[in-house]
Amino acid sequence: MPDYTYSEIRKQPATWREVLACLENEREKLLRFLSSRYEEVLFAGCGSSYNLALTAAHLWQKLARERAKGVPSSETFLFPEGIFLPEKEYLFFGISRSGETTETVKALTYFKEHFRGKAVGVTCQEGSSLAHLADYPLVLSSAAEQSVVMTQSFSSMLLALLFLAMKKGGVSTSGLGALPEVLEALLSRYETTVRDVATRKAFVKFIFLGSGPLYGIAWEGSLKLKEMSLTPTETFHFLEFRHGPKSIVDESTLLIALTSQPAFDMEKEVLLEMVHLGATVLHLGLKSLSSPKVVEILYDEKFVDPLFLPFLDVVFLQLLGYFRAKEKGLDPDNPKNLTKVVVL
Ligand code: F1P
Repeated sequence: MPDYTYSEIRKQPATWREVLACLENEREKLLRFLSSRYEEVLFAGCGSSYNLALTAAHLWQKLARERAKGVPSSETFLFPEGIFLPEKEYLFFGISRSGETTETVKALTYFKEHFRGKAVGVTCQEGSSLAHLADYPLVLSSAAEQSVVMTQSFSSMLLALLFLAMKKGGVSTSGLGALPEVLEALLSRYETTVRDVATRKAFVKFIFLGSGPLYGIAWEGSLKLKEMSLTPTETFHFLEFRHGPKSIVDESTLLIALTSQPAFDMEKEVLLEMVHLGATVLHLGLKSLSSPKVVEILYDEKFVDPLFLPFLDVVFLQLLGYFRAKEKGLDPDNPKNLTKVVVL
């Protein structure tokens, strides 16, 4: 009997279809709310939801062409001087699957008490504290999950924020409808590839590399592997890895590399240099590295818009964490030391 974590990872195509349908139904109301005046956009969350905030901020600035930043919820009330300017008007997105994480609820409360602007609560939990506090509760109930680690909730809340960023920027969202079937085809083709890599015992060091919109996804993949399989991990922007951290690369190193379209050539150079130092690479991207020590999950550019990469990559990274946990005889449904919500 597969764990519910596995079934929730695998049902993301269907969940994404439901989420896209809900967003289309709510589109007018959402865009009316987002038409209110503001000068900067802030995304705040904890753990996976912070990784989501990092990714959403990059996509928002790129697509809506408004200044956007992703921060840990705790920073907004512990060090507000590094986050807010009192004279600015903000659009604040509080992101929380449960809608009950203490720091994110506190972040939204503190923002509304001390600074100017409107707050959106992005959650999967109807009636949660975050939903009640927000000026606009964006509730994705279809993405609620049993798994302690965030899987479909992460990708679905990110999909909602991508949808809004595209709408704000006047970018057509019609192509998003193809994303679920693209993932379904890729899962059929590459799930065994991920499982094979996850079960190789030779790897001791796991390093995630991602840049631009894929930096937050690299962090999320790193967190999934750590949470489910109790594996120490590290995460870097691609070219940052050369500036010191590469010193630890050897035959026991697995680099999980999320290449992009605009920076592929420079990202490829980093990876081939690390292969030369002894690393093995699990590469997810649009173009092949064509190297024997690189295991590849390749997306077909004919069907895969680069905006799909964060969503496709994160699902395979969820599976990497899941399969390595199972290989180690661990229970991904009950990860060690973790609870589904962190309430202080
Ligand atoms: C987020 C979170 C996850 C973490 C674990 C506990 O909660 O901290 O990031 O992986 O599952 O919950 P939420 O604020 O999104 O509900």
